[in-house]
Amino acid sequence: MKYLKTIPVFLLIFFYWRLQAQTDLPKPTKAQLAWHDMEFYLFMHFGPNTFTDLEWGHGNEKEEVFNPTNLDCEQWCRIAKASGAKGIIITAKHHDGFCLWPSKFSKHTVRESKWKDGKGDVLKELSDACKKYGLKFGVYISPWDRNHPDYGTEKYNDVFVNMMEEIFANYGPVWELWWDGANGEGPNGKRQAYDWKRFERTVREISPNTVVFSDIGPDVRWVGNEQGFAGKTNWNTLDTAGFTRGAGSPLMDTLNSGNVHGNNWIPAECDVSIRPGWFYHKAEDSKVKTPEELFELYLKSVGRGANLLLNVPPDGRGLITEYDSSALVGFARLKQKNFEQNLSKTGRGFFTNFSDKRYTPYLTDENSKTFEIDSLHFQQTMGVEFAKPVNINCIILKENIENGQCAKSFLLILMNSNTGLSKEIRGTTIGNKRVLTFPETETNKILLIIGSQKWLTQISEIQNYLIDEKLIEK
Ligand code: FUL
Repeated sequence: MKYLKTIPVFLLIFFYWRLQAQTDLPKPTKAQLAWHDMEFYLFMHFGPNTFTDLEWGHGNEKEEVFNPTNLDCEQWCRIAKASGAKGIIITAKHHDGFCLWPSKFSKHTVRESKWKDGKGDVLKELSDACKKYGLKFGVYISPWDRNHPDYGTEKYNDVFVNMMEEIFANYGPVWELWWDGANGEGPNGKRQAYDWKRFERTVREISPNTVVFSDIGPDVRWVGNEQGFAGKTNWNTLDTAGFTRGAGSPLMDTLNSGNVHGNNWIPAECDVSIRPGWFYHKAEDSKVKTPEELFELYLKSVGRGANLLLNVPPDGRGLITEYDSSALVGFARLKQKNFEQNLSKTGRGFFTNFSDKRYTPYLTDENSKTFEIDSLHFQQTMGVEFAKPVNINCIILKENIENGQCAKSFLLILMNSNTGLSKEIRGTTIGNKRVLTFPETETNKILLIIGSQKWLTQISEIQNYLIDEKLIEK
């Protein structure tokens, strides 16, 4: 009898302890959670380099070199839409310091160019077009400036803050702000000591919903390479204490995979160009990535729980070329065609606990907000079963990350009652989305077993597809 009374107390302590563990997990902010949903968007590198055939302008280019003959930001937006991208981030100012808007804090801007007699404003045209087409608008602004006379002095920190304020006030809402880590010498041969704290404070005060990207966040981190792939193990958490942006950032491997016990929610974004360079070069027209290559990038970025920021540079006319647009449209078709039929919809999701089994709509309803929670004992599994065997070569898992990222390892078992054989697929993290591809397999029951986890994993989707064999990840 006496033991019976102590059991509830133990239970209470146990539950309190576990509750504590959950609340301790780093979690995304509302803005970050919405960012995860964006998955894929375009980057546009545009500026004097487009006309001088350079990647890094020197900063002394004459303003008149910037002269697009036929700029049409609505064309950019139409192509972005057709590609399935949900937003556009533009290089408002690259390392050469040229501003694509008539900034009051520089004399090296569209205003000093001959384009539209100095009355043009790319940020205005693009932010308006994005609003019209329902795309998010993001701004890349390089802290490194090879033109500004104040660069290398404390005054430049004021300039940078003023420019950001100007952008938020005149072209907002700015959904993502991109701080490039490159930091070289300015026109006076001096390097700048950036006042990052002040820069962050400025954004938070004026535009609290903007997500800020840099090597180490605060909101989104660099994935550690410019080839467009995230780690197969990809934690949305990162330790930043002791690290700085640029040369002082964590190792590339760490940025690629995050830190399992990282203190901050700073998910990875994969920036990669559709061409070899970031800016437009005619010589690269024949080197645009194919739709299949773009699909592979998608698997290695979004399919590993990161976001994909794909650079598509407009040319000297101010238009996206047909080479890039046809690759993008081809990519959208591949995605649409291959992910058209989620075979899980023809099966039934289930959840087992000890010997109990119940059916659940949540794993197959294509709704990220509904999920099943993994409990902590080993007899527990969830999965999808089919009345008749299906052939699949792709599984998409989704974890509800609202309360933190939990799964550290998982095992998928694809059973086949016809042959009595089964296939095992092992993986580590799941995160927002994990796309797994493998040789075609017949199965009538798929089991998902979470091996180890930080806390109770919430699985919102187990989707199954039969995609074109050529698209299977190499
Ligand atoms: C780098 C820059 O130096 C490249 O020019 C490009 O803008 C890329 C996205 O980031 O750090």
